[in-house]
Amino acid sequence: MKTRAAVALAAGKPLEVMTLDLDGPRDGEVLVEIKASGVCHTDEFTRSGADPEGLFPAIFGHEGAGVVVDVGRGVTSLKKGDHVIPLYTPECRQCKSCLSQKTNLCTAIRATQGKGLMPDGTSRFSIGKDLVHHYMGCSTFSNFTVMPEIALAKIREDAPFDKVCYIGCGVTTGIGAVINTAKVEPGANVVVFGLGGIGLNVIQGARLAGANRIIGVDINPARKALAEQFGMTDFVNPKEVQGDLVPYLVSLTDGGADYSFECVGNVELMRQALECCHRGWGVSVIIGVAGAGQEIKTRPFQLVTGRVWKGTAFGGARGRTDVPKIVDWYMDGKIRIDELITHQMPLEDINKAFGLMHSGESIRSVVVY
Ligand code: NAD
Ligand code: AHE
Ligand code: ZN
Repeated sequence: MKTRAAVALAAGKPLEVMTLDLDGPRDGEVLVEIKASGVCHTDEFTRSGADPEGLFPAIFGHEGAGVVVDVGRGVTSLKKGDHVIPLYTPECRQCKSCLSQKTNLCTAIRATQGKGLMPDGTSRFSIGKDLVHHYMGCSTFSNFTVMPEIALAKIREDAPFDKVCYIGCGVTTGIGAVINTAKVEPGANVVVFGLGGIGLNVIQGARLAGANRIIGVDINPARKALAEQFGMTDFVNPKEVQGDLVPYLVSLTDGGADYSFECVGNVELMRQALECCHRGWGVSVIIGVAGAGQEIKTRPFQLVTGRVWKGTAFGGARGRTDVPKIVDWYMDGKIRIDELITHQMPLEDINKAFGLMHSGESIRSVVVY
C-alpha cells in the first residue's frame, strides 16, 4: 500500500513529506493507522545528526496513537479496530529482562530496532527500490506504520488520539521517572532541570507523589507560569543566579535535593543535577539524551558521600501493562495533558514543530492526520 509520511533524507535537513510504499504486516506484526503523533526532542536529536544510532533515510516519530487496520499471522492480543499506542520500549514478557522484573528494557527486538529494521531484519518502508528505515520501532510520522505486536499497548476507545499520543513518550517518561525510577516519597524536595515536554511531566509526577518543594530550573522564563500550574513551588533561572548554581540550589533545599532530574540532555547540567543532591542520600536521575561523544563526569567523592546517579528510559514503564493505566489516569482527571499540547498541525507542516521547539514557544506540538 501507499502511505503519506515525513521522511528524514539526511542529517540536519528538514523532513520531506511524500508518499511512499509500505508492505503489509508479516508474522507477529500489526498495521496501524496513526491518528496523531507528538514531536519529542529526541526526534530533533536524531534529525540533527547528534544520535550515534541515527540512520537515514528514515521516518521518525515515536509518540503516537492510532487504530489497528490489519494483523499478520500469529497475532493474538490485537484485532482490527483496536485503539493502540506504539511503544519504543516493547514488553514481550518472555525475555530475560522482562522476566527479571528489574527493568522495563525488553531486549526481544532491541538489536533490529536499533538498525531501523523490523525483527526479521527487513524494512516495511521503501521508495521504489530504496529502503527507508523505521525509527525507534515506531515511525509515527507516517499515516500508516507496521509494528510488532509486542510493541503496541491496547488502550480504551474513548481516549482522544490527539492528547493520549503524548503518553507514548513524554507523559510516561516524566511521571514514570518520578514514580518508577526515583520512587519519590511524600515530603521530598525535588529539583527539575529543564521544563519542557518531559520536565513538566516530572513536575506533575512530583506533585502526584506528594513532594514538598518542587524547584524548576530553566533558562526560558516563559516556562514559569505553566510549571507553577503543574505543581512547581520555586523557579530558578540560572542566568539570574549570582555565582554558582549548585550552592544556590543546595541552600534552597536545606542541604540539597532528595531527588533531582535532568530533562535537557546537557552533560554539564547532569553534573549540576547530581551535585545539588543531598549528601548521604540524594538521588539524581538522568532523562535527557546527550549527543555522540558527550560524557558525564563528577568527582568520585560525590558518590562516596552517598549521592546516587541513575538513568531512566521511558520512565521505567512496562508499556503494555502501564500505558493503558496512564490513559485511565488522564481520562479520570488524575493527570493533565491538554495544557501541555500547545500546538497542533497537519503532517505537511511538521517542520514548523521543530522551529517552535527551538524558539521555546511550544511545549508539545502534535501532528494530526
Ligand atoms: P524540550 O525541548 O521540550 O525541553 C527542553 C527544556 O530544557 C526547555 O524548556 C529548555 O528551555 C530547557 N533548557 C535548555 N537548555 C537549558 C539549560 N542550559 N539550563 C536549563 N534549562 C535548559 O525537550 P523534551 O522533549 O522535554 O526532552 C528533554 C530531553 O529528554 C531531551 O534530551 C530528550 O531527548 C530526552 N528524552 C529522554 C527520554 C528517556 O526515555 N530517557 C524520553 C523522552 C525525552
Ligand atoms: N540512540 C541514542 C540514545 C537514545 C535514547 O536514550 N533513547 C531513549 C528514549 S528517548 C525517547 O524520547 C531510550 O529509550 N533508550 C533506551 C534504548 O534502548 O534505546 C544513543 O545515544 O545511542
Ligand atoms: Zn521521546
